[in-house]
Amino acid sequence: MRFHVMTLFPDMVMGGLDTSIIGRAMKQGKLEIEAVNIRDYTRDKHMKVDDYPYGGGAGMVMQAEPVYLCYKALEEQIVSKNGKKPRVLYMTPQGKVFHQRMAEELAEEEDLVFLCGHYEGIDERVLEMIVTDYVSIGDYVLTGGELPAMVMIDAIARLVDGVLNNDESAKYESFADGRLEYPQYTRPEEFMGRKVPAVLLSGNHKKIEEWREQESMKRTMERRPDLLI
Ligand code: 9D3
Repeated sequence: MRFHVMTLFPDMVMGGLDTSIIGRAMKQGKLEIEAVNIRDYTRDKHMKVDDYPYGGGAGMVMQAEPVYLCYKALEEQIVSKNGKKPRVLYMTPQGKVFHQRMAEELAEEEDLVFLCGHYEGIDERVLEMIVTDYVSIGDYVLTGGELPAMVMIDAIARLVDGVLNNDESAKYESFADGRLEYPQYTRPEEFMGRKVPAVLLSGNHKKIEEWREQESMKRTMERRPDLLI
């Protein structure tokens, strides 16, 4: 799977994703992630990519042309490999809220383009021309779309075949079955006077399974009762 991020801060995006599990998958050739600098597509002699909003108001608006030219260059590259135009996800607080189900659906795509805004947003005309999906990661205010794109790429990439190894496998997990996971323990058996629950040392697999099921339910009721509705 290939992720393409259109941004004014490509180093921020690459720096956050080329480590740990996602970095390993990139090195293994299971994922490709590229961050394209929208500023490289300005034709302005001062490299300008934003301007004052028509009608007045605070802040600056990203201009249509650099975003359009950046997208067209990406589109050509993607169509030549894949044969079809990609979905283009615009990261915006005005979008549909990202969810595990959306990650599962997007993981079926071969290419995804993320468009990250900064300042007061992007000229509406280019959004109408290129965007297929408007996506937010939740109801809180950030400074730009880069962190949301990185969050989504992390959530989608781990669902791609071969990205997680057996141990890390996505098969049994919170949200997938609408429940929180049971608590985990490792050595030592006693830490600062706190013992590992005896049932986990008993070797009775049926009892262990029952205990985990019970703890999972208890934890979900305490922390995320909304998941049980
Ligand atoms: C000060 C401008 N705001 C008026 C209320 C609108 C605004 C525009 C852009 C507020 C924040 C941002 C920057 N955020 C994103 O680009 C963003 C975001 C977010 O802030 N929260 C959750 N998901 C996302 S996806 C992109």
